[in-house]
Amino acid sequence: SLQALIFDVDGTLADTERDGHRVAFNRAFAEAGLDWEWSMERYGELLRVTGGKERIRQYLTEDHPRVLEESGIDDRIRALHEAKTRHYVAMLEGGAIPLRPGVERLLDEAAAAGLRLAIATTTTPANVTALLRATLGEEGPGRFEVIAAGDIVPAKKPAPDIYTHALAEMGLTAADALALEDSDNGVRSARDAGLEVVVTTNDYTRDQDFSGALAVLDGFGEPGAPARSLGGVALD
Ligand code: XBP
Ligand code: MG
Repeated sequence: SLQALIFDVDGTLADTERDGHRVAFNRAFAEAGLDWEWSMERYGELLRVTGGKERIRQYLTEDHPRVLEESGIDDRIRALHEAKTRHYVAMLEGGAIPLRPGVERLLDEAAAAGLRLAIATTTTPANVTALLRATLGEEGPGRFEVIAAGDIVPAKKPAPDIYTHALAEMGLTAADALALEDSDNGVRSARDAGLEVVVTTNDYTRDQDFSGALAVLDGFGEPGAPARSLGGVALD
């Protein structure tokens, strides 16, 4: 029977991409004196590649291939990404990004039903704790038994590694847990780790292919509304 929920972060717990990560990347570029600027639309294309450092590299491959050949480019990408993380965490600490509607209630109800909670995300660990602290308070991160994030596994989503890692940390098998995701890359990652997945869509992912998912929802519901089951998956 179901013992745990494993949550994606970006796009699932909060709409972090368009007004969060994207803006932070652009601030890091401007700070470095670069004229690179990612529009909302361009960022939607770049989201095909998960991971911030990997996304910068993909952008250079497509738009500035000669820059990729410069010596020290790996260090430059790493430094740009560190600056991006600093800007992004500052935005979160300023309360710029709320949890999506229904998320906090879902966490409360799942915990009340005795489910164990975990996170499996591509994003940098500091981003996860900053988001959870800013939205749920100091105890926010502690509500998750395992926070599996970022470069802890070398192969990011859509590879299954981060989910496999989270399951191993919890001592669970895939049949014991359900993944919550917002993107096709996330669904592939979870499915290839053997997990069932419920999808909550957003503006960047609505038209993606979610075949393999147990259910596709447009959200986890409004606060105060009757609890919406996770596509027929009972929480108890
Ligand atoms: C999230 C991501 C991340 C963030 C940026 O994917 O792709 O790359 O956009 O985070 P998912 P970093 O929701 O599928 O885990 O810049 O910290 O890498
Ligand atoms: Mg996501």
